[in-house]
Amino acid sequence: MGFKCGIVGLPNAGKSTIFNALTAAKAEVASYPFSTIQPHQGIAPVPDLRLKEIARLIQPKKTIPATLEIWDIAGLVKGASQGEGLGNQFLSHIRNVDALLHVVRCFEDENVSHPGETIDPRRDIDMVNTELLLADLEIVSRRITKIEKLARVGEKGYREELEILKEIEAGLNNGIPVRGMPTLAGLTKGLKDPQLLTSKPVLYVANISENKSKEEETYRAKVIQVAAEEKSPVVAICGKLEAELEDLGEEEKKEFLKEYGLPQSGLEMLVAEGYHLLNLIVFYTVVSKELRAWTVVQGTKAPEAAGKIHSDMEKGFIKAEVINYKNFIVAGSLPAAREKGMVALEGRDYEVCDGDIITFKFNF
Ligand SMILES: Nc1nc2c(ncn2[C@@H]2O[C@H](COP(=O)(O)OP(=O)(O)OP(=O)(O)O)[C@@H](O)[C@H]2O)c(=O)[nH]1
Ligand SMILES: [Mg+2]
Repeated sequence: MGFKCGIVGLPNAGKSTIFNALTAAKAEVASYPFSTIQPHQGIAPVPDLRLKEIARLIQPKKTIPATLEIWDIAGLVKGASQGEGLGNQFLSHIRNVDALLHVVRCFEDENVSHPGETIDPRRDIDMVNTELLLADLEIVSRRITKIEKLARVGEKGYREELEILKEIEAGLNNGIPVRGMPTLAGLTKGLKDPQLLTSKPVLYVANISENKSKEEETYRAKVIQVAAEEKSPVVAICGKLEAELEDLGEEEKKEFLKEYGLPQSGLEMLVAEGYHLLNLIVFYTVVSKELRAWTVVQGTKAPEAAGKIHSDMEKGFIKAEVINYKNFIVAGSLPAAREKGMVALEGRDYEVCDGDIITFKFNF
């Protein structure tokens, strides 16, 4: 599994539309708010041009892309944390995701209602972020009440946790998300329970329409501005168009993108940004005619990468035969690369690089 992400946003922002485009799983899309009631979980293949290129050269029997897990939940509205709308009860489904996709409506469409009547990206973003803050605050306060007594009777672990929680509580009360509390970096990992939503990195998605009206351009610019202020990445995609793209074949898709002057689809951009945000890289394996892409965090050592495939491979790791994608393309095949001495033998300390094609040698 590459990474897990949860989609948040106001009702009718286009969350399910984007979810469908990403996963090709058909969640209900409708012009009325709260069309999503049950949370949907989907698996999206990671769009990967290198994987296609390697497949073209080696003609494997099977090609398996890396995947990411996505959760589409109900729209959040003001007061969700106090039980308004449907949002809050579903937040539990995204507590253990790695990142949040915050979909912001930038498309105008009089047939699609907006919970705030008008489109105002800064206000809309604030509304959602406030609900996430309040949801975290509730969890933190509950945990504080629970461990206060234990801390008083002297357990050191609890005392430390209590201190951190108090600091978080104060920050949240001042409207600061946990990811914006630099002194806490790393410390929250040591907390027992809370998978705090505002500690997760956020990727803003400006959901634009294909019309590109002047107003819509200002909306998009606003999202970019807000994202920049909090140093979060942002992509602008046209959810509706992307969903239609998914129904086309490979060639048609390419033609279509060319017509719009786009180098890649919005989804490709979105996934690439997600990888960047989470420091993820991709490596490839070719085993018995099966080509497969895997996701690991940058800095992963070879044995740990082997462990992604099978825990026995990590335990019995001997060495890794490695060639990077760029060299592989020059060589044209693994045997040719070996012959030319382009395949390196690496040991336990080797740090996997993005685009490595690796053959693991191991003892069972
Ligand atoms: N014109 C236009 N309409 C869009 C776009 N993206 C989504 N919509 C429409 O907006 C409406 C709401 O989209 P959904 O994807 O259901 O929104 P949602 O955020 O999942 O909404 P809830 O589940 O109710 O919170 C649907 O009618 C979509 O067809 C877009 O880029 N342009
Ligand atoms: Mg929905």
